[in-house]
Amino acid sequence: MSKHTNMQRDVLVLNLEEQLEGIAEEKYGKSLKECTDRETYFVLLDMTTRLMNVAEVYNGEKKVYYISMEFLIGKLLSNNLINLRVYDRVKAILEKNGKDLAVIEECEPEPSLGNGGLGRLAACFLDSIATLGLAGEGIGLNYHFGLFKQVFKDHLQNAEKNDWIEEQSWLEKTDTTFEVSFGDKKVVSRLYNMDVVGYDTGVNKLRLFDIESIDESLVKKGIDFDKTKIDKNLTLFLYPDDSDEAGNLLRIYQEYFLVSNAAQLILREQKERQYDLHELNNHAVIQINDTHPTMIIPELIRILVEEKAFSMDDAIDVVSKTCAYTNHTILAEALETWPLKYLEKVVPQLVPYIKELDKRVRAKYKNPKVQIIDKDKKVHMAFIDIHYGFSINGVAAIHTDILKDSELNDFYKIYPEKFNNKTNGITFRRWLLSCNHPLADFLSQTIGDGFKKDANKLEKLLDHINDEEVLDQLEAIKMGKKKELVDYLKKHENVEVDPDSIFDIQVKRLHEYKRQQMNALYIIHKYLEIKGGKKPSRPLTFIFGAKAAPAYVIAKDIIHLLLVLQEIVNNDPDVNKYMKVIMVENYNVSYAEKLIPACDVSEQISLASKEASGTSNMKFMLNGAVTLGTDDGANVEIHELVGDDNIYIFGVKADEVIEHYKKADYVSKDYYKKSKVIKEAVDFIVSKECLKVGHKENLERLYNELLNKDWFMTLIDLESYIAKKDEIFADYEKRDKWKKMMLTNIAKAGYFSSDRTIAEYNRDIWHLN
Ligand code: GFP
Repeated sequence: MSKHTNMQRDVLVLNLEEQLEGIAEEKYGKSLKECTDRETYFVLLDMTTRLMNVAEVYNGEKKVYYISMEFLIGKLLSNNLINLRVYDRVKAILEKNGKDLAVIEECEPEPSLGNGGLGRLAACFLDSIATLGLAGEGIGLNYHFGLFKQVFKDHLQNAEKNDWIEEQSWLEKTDTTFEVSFGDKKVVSRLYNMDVVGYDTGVNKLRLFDIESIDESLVKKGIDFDKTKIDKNLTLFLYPDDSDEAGNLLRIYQEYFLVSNAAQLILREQKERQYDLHELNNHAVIQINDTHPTMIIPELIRILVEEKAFSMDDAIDVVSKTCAYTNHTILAEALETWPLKYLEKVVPQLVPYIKELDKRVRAKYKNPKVQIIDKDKKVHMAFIDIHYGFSINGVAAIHTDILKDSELNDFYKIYPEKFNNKTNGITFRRWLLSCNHPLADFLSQTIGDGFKKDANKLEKLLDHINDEEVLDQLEAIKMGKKKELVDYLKKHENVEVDPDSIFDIQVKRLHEYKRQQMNALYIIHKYLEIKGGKKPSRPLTFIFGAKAAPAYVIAKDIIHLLLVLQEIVNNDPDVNKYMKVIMVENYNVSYAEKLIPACDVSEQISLASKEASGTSNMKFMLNGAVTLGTDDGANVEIHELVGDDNIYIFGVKADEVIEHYKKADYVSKDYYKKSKVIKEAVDFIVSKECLKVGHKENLERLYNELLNKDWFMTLIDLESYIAKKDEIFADYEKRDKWKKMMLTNIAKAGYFSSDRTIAEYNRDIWHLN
């Protein structure tokens, strides 16, 4: 699409009101005032699209392609208006017409293109790439029904399709189609674009590929569908159930579909710009987000050899100089290994190349632990990235150290120069300017606007650490956000919450290593304490938001326990004055934007060594919550920045955990037997009270898991967790101390801007102008 000049943008911005009226008239034959909220949303969507169409498009000599299975972008209206610097004007125009922008925003469906932190990181990165004025694109898939919509029935998680795509949306259908071959099976793809506008800068694109022959009617009930009908199902869901062979194959089909399209798009662009493919690495850098897009490496090599007359050596050489890999986890389940026979079924054309890559590794290194195809004929996707990419990065300092020293140590010894750390970040446009207007405005008044472009300027807030007025304002802003959340929870979850209670929040993917179950055990402990007559000095509100992968049985049992506890606690007149439990339904980005600004205590309680970074920890601190966490992921860096006095750290350290795994000497029952408190809490899961509300099967399974396995060591930290949590709740009463902690956390959050992270990616890995 041709782009115009800045002048055109200025004209549009100057005449915003006329433009909006014009669009309303054109679309609906009405004035803006007469439009319904939904119509107003579409008017704004049109207006915003027009503005983005006249923004500068980045076209550097070299471009980064961020390939990812997930882009958890969230709603776009508000964020785009902020980045285009017209939010306040639009808000005022709407107000003049009797409309509330916050209400209009509710009309926008949230795109369902991601799962958790990995996908949200990709979205923050796109924002920062555009904001820093770098030429970069995201490449992903356009899932029609997204991950899934979470619905609670009978205290259980049910999954339904999440059909978020509307007739008119931010998606722009393009004329670009490619053919993708799986052996002799062929499908046709279509490219959809979404504009990604930087803060006060230009526009990049998120490229989302879809399959032309998609058939939504394949999904009848829930999220079940025929997994073998590839030509119809390929882009229905993100992460369809892969607990059987058909599910595994479908995952590989999706991954190859993604990379085949990406490769064709990238090579087409090189051709259009008349670049020599022997210099691909001078014009393109491909960032592989976790192992899902790994097949881009053999795929590019295959195309160069088969279609561009490259020698194998030359193809491997240039592709290896173009591809970089980010590792987001040390969990074995996420380090994909595909049986060679599955790859032979889905992408037989790639197999000779994967074997060739493996052969070269074998010729050089005798260590079986670094070979791509292992003795069981499984292909280790991460190993392809490491041997044939030029950079491997972890996502927080401790995580990268663990990769170097243990998980990937055999590789680190071979390629020390490839390993580097890029501590994650978050975009402050969404996680401060957009989700917390009162705080952003207050910061502007107090320390000036500079922090909006340079997040480190937030440090200026420290000058006000003894300024009572500032501290009181921060407290008042927090209270305002808590009250908003109280209203929202009343409306959406039908739970009454006291805004004066302490809001303790844990929101993230449900996973045993993130230890929502440990938080549940604390809640049980508190419940029993209150029943026994020991009342907390201030009411406590425990809030959870999490989806469990539909095939992850224990994760769903943990959700069940939380919902059962919600029912018991909130309905017990002896207790509900002192505490409440809320598991919000269908937690997503939009929900996070409401929860995070209202939080007092940020739960970051993963088993040390297991959370690569975490990013909600950063969002919470930026919004003035205090972290209760283990020495894990980015918590370690938060701890360093805010100092011991402004964070609550507990639990065993990463090296100790790693030792336990090595020696296989952790026995959860020992902890259970030794501690009355632990025993009481764990036993409650299968108590009369719980069994009356919940399901025996789920509760007993979870109970047995904790007692007999507890792979992520819940019980090892439970006592120190309880002690720390009681300490943090007591400190909440020392209001002066607490307000200073809030202020310090906000002031020190600047380091976690994704602008800093992306600047580092660019400086060390991408080298774009
Ligand atoms: C994963 C890791 C997190 C990390 C993000 C982004 O997120 O520790 O912060 O990737 O790097 F586990 P989840 O998908 O698990 O939320």
